[in-house]
Amino acid sequence: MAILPIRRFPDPVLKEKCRPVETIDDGLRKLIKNMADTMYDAPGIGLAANQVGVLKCLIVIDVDDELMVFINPEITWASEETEESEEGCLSVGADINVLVTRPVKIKVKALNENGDPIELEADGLLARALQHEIDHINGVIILDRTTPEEKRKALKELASRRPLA
Ligand code: K1U
Ligand code: ZN
Repeated sequence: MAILPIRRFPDPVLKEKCRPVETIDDGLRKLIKNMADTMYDAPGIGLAANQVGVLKCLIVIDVDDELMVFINPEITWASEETEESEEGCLSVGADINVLVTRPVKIKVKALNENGDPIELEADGLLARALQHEIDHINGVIILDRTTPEEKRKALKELASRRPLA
């Protein structure tokens, strides 16, 4: 079991766009295992590769006691209906929650850890977690998605926690 250090805001790696995975081999499967260990240890319901400093389009999610792996995930459809809900982020501070508005339902295509194509329609927490993690691999975090007022409050809280140099 390997717990990887989780990069925290304002680490520039969180603003980077990840690159598509081209080869699914034992090295990638080891990274997937380490990301899953890291997500469960945090604890969290998802993790994107750039949160552990790896610029690959790879995410892991577990919202319902089942590990889900998505390689090169893409949202192919999103509902017009949206919903506002609070989200935390392991790269911001899991106890800092901000309101984020997202489509309620989405369709996603990706590859699984064996390289097989997968497609699914998601709603509820899975849809939200998928959008949160796909945002990460596109260099977007919840502070980019929330209202200016929510962002200001979150940044103030973070600044109050940071040790002075
Ligand atoms: O990517 C991350 O930063 C992980 C993040 C994912 C996420 C949170 C909220 C909505 C959508 C996606 C987290 O897992 S933060 C921690 C969290 O939400 C949680 C932790 C333990 C139990 C239940 C939830
Ligand atoms: Zn996050």
